[in-house]
Amino acid sequence: REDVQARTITEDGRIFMEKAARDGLETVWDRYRAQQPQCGFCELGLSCRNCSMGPCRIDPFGEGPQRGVCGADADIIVARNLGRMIAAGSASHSDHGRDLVEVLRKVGEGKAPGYGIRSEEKLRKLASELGVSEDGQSVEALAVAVAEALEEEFGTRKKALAFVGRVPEKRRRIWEKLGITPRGIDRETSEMMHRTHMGVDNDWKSLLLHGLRNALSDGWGGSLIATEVSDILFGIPQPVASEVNLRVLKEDQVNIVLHGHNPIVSEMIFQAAQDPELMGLAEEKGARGINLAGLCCTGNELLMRRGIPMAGNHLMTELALSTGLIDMMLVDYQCIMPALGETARCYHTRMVSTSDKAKYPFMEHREFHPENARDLARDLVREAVENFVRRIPAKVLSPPGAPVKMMAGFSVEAIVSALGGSAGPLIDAIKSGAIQGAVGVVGCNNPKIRHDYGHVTLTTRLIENDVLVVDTGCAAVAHAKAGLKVPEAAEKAGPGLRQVCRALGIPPVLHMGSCVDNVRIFDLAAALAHALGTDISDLPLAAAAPEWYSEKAVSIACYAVASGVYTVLGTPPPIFGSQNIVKLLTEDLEGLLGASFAVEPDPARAADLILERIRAKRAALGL
Ligand code: NFS
Ligand code: SF4
Repeated sequence: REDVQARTITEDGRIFMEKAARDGLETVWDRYRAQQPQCGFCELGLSCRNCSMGPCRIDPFGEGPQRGVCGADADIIVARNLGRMIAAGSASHSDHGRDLVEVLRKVGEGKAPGYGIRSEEKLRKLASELGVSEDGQSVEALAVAVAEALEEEFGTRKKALAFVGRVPEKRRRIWEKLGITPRGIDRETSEMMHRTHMGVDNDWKSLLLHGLRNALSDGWGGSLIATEVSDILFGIPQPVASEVNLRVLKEDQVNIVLHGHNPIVSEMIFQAAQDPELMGLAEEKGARGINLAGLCCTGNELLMRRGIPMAGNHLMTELALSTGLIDMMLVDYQCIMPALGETARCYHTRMVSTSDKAKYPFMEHREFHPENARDLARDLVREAVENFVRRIPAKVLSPPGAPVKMMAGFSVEAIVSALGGSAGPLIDAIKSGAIQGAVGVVGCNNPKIRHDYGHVTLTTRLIENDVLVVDTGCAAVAHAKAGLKVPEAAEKAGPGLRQVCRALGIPPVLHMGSCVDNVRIFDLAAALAHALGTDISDLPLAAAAPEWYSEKAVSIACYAVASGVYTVLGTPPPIFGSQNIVKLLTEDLEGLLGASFAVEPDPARAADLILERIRAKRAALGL
């Protein structure tokens, strides 16, 4: 019992951790415990297996070897390892973006039945940014032309990515001076893999600079494309009411859970679930309807655009299965624990993988392509409905109580329209001090940190101090579960922020989407900087990832800092084996980029660091 309390702050988490234990399941927390003690060399970033003369490790106490077989020292090994984490994270976001570009092209070519252009406005905006002529083009032809221009962003033709044009002038100069302006998206990742091969880049400083460039190719490239093309295909999010936690699963309905990241599959399932014939079939089977719920970021995508409720965040994915209520779980890619398939075997749940590049043990593989997506989605929803009658009553536990209410859908466009058409009122509120600053609290869960504790503690402190919080990803779900995403949560904010939220009818913690949607936060920051004629690093802003676990989060943190935003990490990254690198990232970057990293596992102390930063930035602006 005590153990369960120490693992999560959420009630549904505790209830279903106990249920999972009764059902004999192994969870992420059990496996984490079984891994103790974890490797100290790896924790410090001091182990290398980049070649077959190794593996090698550096003794952090200075007694054992200080160089690998090739001669690499601690600085080189830590920098190479960090570089490869960034490359993997950037590649993940960018490959997700590429999949959307493929759908956009197929829509234009008339080869993607069921998909369409939901936001012509955004398609035209992108066309003009990319220098694609709109003259006399049909929407379909324009979609193909924009898709082609975006495909080129992935390649090597350009000196700089097109979307660098969104970045304030001063920031672009900084990147040019440091030589970190991102070029082709794939090029930066590929070059990172090259540089970290044995015997290539052995200057830890130049490796880290390329790491920043690689991360920028994600933030102002791959992730940005993922978000913008999702808006074109599925619509720009607008404020929407919904609900969160395991109680969104309904005992009397067919429950289909969507887990993963890319809205390409989940949007088709959403459409199929509206089909009157399939709804009729559900009734025939004795269900009161077809209930969709999300997990992780594909859930966030559906929540933002369709108001689909969220069952939970990263550490809740196994526990969701232990309700015994999920008739089908569909996954695409990223953050889907390979343990899930086996866990589901304890219940009647059908587990279905959908992407040609992501297969899992004990899951059925039903591959989605733009051409077959509409029909396959219908088949799968039908099969989920048919599976409803196979629930195992002895293994079902309906979560007691009601879900928590929340609001989502705060795209930049939605925020600007809530403000009455421009960012002016937000700038005025920051100038007057009603809002002291804004912070993006983002990222994952990690069993090293009490589930949701980092997010909720930090964010509560920030809003109490009149700091507006914007969030994405699993952090956003944590905040929603804690009740911070309803307009009434303004009561928990300081007096200035409370008044602003009441006047606008918005919560003090604004849901901006999935993790690729972190680019929305930077779009907003760039717009504020433009409006004030300054650089992003001059604004009273910060970012935090209190419970991050993934390589994608490393890439996000690096493009945040390179974009001029001070970033506090809760989980320590594997860099502490090199004092040089720790000093560069936490101190010296400040002079180069106007922003740096901090590492602070205690979220209350992280809040203090951020508040101090915001005060200093306000003072420098004369506020
Ligand atoms: Ni982001 Fe989303 Fe969650 Fe972390 Fe994973 S789901 S893309 S990586 S764990 S926030
Ligand atoms: Fe060892 Fe160098 Fe090979 Fe790494 S690259 S495994 S440090 S020999």
